[in-house]
Amino acid sequence: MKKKALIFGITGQDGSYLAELLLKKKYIVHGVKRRSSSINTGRIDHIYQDPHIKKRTFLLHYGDITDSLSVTRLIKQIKPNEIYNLAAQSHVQVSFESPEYTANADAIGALRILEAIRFNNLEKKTKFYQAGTSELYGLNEKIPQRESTNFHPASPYGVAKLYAHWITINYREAYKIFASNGILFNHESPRRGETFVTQKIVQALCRIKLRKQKTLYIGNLYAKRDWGHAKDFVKAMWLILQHKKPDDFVISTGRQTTVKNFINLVSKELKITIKWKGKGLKEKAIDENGNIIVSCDKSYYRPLEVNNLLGDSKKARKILGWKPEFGLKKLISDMIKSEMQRISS
Ligand code: NAP
Ligand code: G4F
Repeated sequence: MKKKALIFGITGQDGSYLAELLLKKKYIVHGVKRRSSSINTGRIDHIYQDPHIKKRTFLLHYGDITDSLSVTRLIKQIKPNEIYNLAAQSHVQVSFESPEYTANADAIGALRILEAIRFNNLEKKTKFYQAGTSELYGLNEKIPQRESTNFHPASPYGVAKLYAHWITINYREAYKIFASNGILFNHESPRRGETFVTQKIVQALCRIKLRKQKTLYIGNLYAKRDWGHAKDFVKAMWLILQHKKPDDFVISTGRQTTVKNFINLVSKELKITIKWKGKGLKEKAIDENGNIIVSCDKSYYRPLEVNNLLGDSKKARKILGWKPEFGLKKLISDMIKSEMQRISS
């Protein structure tokens, strides 16, 4: 019998890569998409169009993580072996603007799924994966951050994910559900949303290279992130649910880069020569002809910044045998290649 997986957040970056991975592993994949006024299936349309994927192995359903009835009904109908909760309002800055919605989707969303597993008597059948985040560490700058590091979230997003983290552990301990958290550090790809900093930098610098844009406007240049490739990270999600017991794992590359250095690396790859001048909000990158290529804009600064994220994924490497295959250079060249193709088509 084929295993059935249910992915909340299938239309997102990670949902799309995870669906591909599970289909390769011969799962029947069910995905939940939200109704939206414009098409939101751009990242998964190619799966539908793939003639090698049989129709009844990839199924989409309308639903919403803020709607208990749809969550409960879908879990009752499908009775999945594995549920991956990737659905979230996932933008940290936006969470300051929409804190209540973020709490509803990102915190209570996890509770709705766990409660639906219990309500439908699926505690022994259905395993649950919660998409946790390095944003849980927030203002705790003691690096590297590992499973035992104290949490100190620094945004409504981080606080909502903290609830989701603990409710997952609570349902594991109280009801013996196989419920696990992945504490994933930043991961990117050509499918990354356009408003996250790596994709924003890649898209702007590609357009600048092709003379379609003049300047990239950016926020804090000095935040440090541990950036990996989403393709590597969805493998970890699957491994976490294949482990013999439910547990929580940090997933990270163990390498740290500043936003400024990410800009330098992308510029180098695109052969755009830049020199940095000035300080604070006046800091700018200028090209050989004196054009301003990068300029700081206060509106991209957050009310509170997470400055220093660097993960230690020793536990996952040892217990799950997980390790990342993509380095930062390969990630950047993949993102540039894909963006250049997108612009030219
Ligand atoms: P993403 O691209 O923003 O995808 C989020 C997904 O959630 C989308 O499919 C989105 O649907 C869906 N969604 C949002 N609100 C929903 C709702 N109310 N009901 C149902 N679905 C909803 O995020 P991602 O980068 O793939 O990340 C996946 C998960 O991992 C998220 O929970 C994120 O918080 C977490 N995470 C991400 C990272 C990272 O670096 N990428 C690191 C740690 C944790 P639409 O397409 O309709 O918007
Ligand atoms: O790309 P970002 O928006 O990602 P952030 O805030 O680290 O959150 C992402 O990773 C988390 C895991 O740690 C996930 F949980 C979360 O869902 C999301 O996927 O920003 C990265 C850094 C920040 O320090 C931000 O202040 O880049 C800085 N930054 C500087 N200028 C900018 C910009 N971020 C954005 N989005 N846009 C800017 O113009």
